[in-house]
Amino acid sequence: MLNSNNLAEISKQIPTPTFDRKSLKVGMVHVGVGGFHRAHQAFYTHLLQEKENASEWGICGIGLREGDQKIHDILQKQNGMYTLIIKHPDGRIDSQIIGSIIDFKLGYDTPDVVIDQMAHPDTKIVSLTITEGGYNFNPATGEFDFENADIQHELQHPNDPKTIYGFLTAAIKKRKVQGLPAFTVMSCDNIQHNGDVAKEMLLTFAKKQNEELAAYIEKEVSFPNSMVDRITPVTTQADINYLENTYGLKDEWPVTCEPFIQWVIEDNFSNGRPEFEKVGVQFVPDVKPYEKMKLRLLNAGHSVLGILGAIHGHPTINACMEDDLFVTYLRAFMDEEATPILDQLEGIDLTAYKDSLQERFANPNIKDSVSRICSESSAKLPKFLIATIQDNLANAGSIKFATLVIAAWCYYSDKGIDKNGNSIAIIDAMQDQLHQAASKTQSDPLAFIRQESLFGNLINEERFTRIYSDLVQKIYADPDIKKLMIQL
Ligand code: CS2
Repeated sequence: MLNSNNLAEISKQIPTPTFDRKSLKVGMVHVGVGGFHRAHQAFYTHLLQEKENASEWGICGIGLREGDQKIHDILQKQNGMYTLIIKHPDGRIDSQIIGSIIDFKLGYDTPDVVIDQMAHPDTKIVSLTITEGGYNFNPATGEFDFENADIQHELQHPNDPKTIYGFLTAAIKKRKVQGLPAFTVMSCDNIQHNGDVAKEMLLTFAKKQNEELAAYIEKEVSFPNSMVDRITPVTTQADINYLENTYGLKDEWPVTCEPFIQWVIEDNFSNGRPEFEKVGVQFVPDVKPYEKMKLRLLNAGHSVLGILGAIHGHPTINACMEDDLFVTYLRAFMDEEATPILDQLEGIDLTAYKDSLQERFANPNIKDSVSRICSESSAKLPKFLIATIQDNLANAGSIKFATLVIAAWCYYSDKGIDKNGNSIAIIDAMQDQLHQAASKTQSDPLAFIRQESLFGNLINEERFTRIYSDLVQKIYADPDIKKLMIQL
C-alpha cells in the first residue's frame, strides 16, 4: 500500500521523494486534481522539490464537485502520493512516486475549509484545471453564463460558494479583509488566453456580486496565460495491475503519461512563484502564439483523429495512427488548414512540431482512448476546430478537412454508433441538446449547425454550409467515413 509508512520499502523498487515532505507548506492550492494536473504541474513541482529547497510550494488539492470524493479519499489514504508511470514509445516504462501534493480538501459540503485554505497566509497561487467547460462561458460568444443555477445561488449567498467563481471571490475577499496580499490565479486549461479568460469571467461575476471587490481583483490579482502540454490518458485497471504485478505496489489511482512535457507561461505573479525555470518551464512575455499553436494543432489534431476514429471504430489514438489514411488526413488538416492561420514563432519550426505531434500520437503504449478525446467535444471543438474554420473562411482558406469532422460529429451525436453499428458511449454535458439537433439532420441538413452557442454565425457562411451539407448527407447515406476521407 502506497503511503508514508511504507515509503522506505517502496523506495527499494521505485524512486520515491527524497525531499522532506513534512517540511512542505501549502503554497499552491490546486482546483481540479485530475490525471493531467498530477502528470504536469504536480510533477514539475516535485522535480523542483527534488532539486532544491522549495518547501513553501507544497500543493493542496481541491475538489469542488461530489465526483471528487474518490480522488480525495484515495490521496488522503496515500498521504497525497501517487505513482506516475511514464510510457515511452519504445516500450520502456519509468515509474516514480510523486510527493508534491500534501493535502486535499473538498468544497462541496464544507466550503469554509476551502475558502480558509485559499485565504491562508502561506497560499500564494490558486491554480486551475477545471476543464474548458468549467469556465462557464458561452463557447460561441465567450460571454459569462449567468443562467447557471449555481452561479445564481452564489451571487445571492457569497458565503456558500458552489463554483470556482464563488470560491475565488470569497477567498480573495477574506484575504483583503485580513490585509494579506492577493494570490495569483493560474489557469492550466486548454483555452486560448486561459489567464485572460479566467480574469474576464471572474471580473464579470465579481462585478455582479460586489463592485468594490471586482475593482480590487482587477488591480491586485495576476492571471498569467499559459500553454500546458502532456498527453495523459485515463488510468486503466491494467495500469493499477501493472504496478502491483511488477513491484507489489498497491496504488489505487496512479497516473500514466507520455514522456513529452511542456509548460510555457507568462511571468506575471501577484505574490511570488516557484522557480519552475530550474526544471524546464519556459517563462515568456507573451504566451498567446504558443497557446494557439498547441490548441490548433495538437488538440485539434486529437479531435480530428478522435471523431473520425470513433465513427470508423478505432478504439485509440495510436490505432488511428497505424492507419495510413488517418495519418495522411491529419497531416493534410494540419498543413493546409491549421498552419496557414498560425503566427510564426521565433525559434519554433512548425514542420518539426507537427512531425513530433505525429510521433507522440503514434506512441503505441499510451493507448489514449478515442472516447477521452471525444468527451466534452461541445466545450472543446469551438476553440480547437471551429475557430480554425472561421479563420479560414475569413481568409479564403481550405475548410474541407475540418468540416468533415463537424459533419462526423453530427452523425456521432445523433446515432451514437460507429460504422459497424457498435454503440459509442458519448460523454458530453450538452449531449441531449447535441442529439436533438443532430437528429433533425435528415429533414434539415443544417440542423446541427443552427446551434448558435457552438457554431456562432457559421450557418450564414455559404461556403461552409454548402460543403457541410454535402458531407453530412453523404455520411448519413454511408457512414464508412474512410470513403469520404479518401475523396477529400
Ligand atoms: C486532448 C487533451 O482533451 C483533449 O481532447 O487533446 O487532453 C490533450 O491530450 C492535452 O491537452 C495534451 O497536453
